[in-house]
Amino acid sequence: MLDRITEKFTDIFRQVSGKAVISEKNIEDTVNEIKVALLEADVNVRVVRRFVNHTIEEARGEKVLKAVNPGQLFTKIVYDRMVSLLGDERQDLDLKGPDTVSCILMMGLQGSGKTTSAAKLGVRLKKEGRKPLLVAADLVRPAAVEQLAILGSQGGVDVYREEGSSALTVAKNGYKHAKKQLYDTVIFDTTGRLHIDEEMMAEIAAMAKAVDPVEALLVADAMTGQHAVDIAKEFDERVGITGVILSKFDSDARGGAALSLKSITGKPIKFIGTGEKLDQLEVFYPERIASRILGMGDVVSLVEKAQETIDRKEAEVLEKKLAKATFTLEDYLDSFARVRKMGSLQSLIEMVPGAAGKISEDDLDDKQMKQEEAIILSMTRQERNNHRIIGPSRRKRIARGSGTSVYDVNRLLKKFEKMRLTMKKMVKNKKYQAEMMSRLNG
Ligand SMILES: Nc1nc2c(ncn2[C@@H]2O[C@H](COP(=O)(O)OP(=O)(O)O)[C@@H](O)[C@H]2O)c(=O)[nH]1
Ligand SMILES: [Mg+2]
Repeated sequence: MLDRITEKFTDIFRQVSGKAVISEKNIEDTVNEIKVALLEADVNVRVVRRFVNHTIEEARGEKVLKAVNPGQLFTKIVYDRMVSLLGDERQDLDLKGPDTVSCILMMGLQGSGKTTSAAKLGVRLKKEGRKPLLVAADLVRPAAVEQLAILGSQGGVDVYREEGSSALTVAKNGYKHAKKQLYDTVIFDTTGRLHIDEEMMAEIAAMAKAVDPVEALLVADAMTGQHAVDIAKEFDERVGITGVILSKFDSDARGGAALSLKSITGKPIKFIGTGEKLDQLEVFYPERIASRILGMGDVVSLVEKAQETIDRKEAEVLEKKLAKATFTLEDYLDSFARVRKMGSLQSLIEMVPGAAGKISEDDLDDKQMKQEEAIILSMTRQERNNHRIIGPSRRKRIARGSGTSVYDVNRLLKKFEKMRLTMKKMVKNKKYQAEMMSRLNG
């Protein structure tokens, strides 16, 4: 998500951030471009209007026009506004201590990702040391109970199920069960409909009354357009929501509507779903998403994610290698294992400043990764450390050894050469971006 808007903003700020002098006309033109970019991204019209007015108001002051570095100051104003549009601070779940039971109610339309998100949340809370129980209180959608049971067992989270009762009864009994068995968190999966209807609302309202949730989370599909805002408002009026899980953030939806939710409903986005797998639920950090949208790259997230698997020293060595282009096929091979640990390469690449669009998705195909692995494994260590010594006859041997063709081997070598160059540039760019971020935050 957000690819297109990021591209737009990157362009806009490339023009403006380097300017030594900025006129009122520059500001107006830039704000106009921003307005178009936001509207194209499907950000709610009211939100755009507010954003634009505030930005102009702040930027018009003497401050920007007379600043030593007006481009940067202006960028910071827009960045701050974007952070505030997205919700300012990161909002955690508001759970009670482990000696009582905290209930979390999942709500949303059919297919929005409730069941998946319930399971993801369970997995996450378990990792944090809590004792969660999933309650299968969607008895309408065929196989919904089974779906939750499967996800629960995949993620090692217990599931309470009971066929033949009403959803409300299941919810009440699930809650009792949790109390008796000393679970500290209960996550209720509920029924969604294709559209908001009275029956669904009444059922969820009754459930909320019965279990008194500390969190009532609306699961909103990021691909839903402006309608998402109405849905959120209705759920909030009827049941009261405490926050939003934005699912399918990994889709190529424009996403602006979803990002308008906070501004319009006042309810924070707490998590984003970034894939179908159980570990693909991330905390929503407004600052990071804002910097990603503005094309500054999600430097902080990237560093954090990478640190889980590479220690600092290793990273320094890698960065030096990248910068000097002494990165070898051996290192490339190592990186496959790391990428597997970190999740998808695509989501990682998206966080590298300036990388969007430079590395195509074709390069990131898992099947291709396996093929490349096989090719590199068929090389001698010497060849892996200096791929330029691999001549035509060796290429034939390597192709045979790896069950591929000379064409595949050539393609890998060409791609690797190109990648080294791109990475070299990117590392430099990353440093620049990190510096810019620290200046902005400082
Ligand atoms: N790509 C992607 N797919 C998701 C995400 N969350 C849910 N899905 C998929 O969306 C579909 C509907 O999800 P489900 O949890 O059954 O929705 P529910 O009807 O609200 O319970 C399933 O195929 C999920 O795998 C996400 O964050 N990213
Ligand atoms: Mg479901």
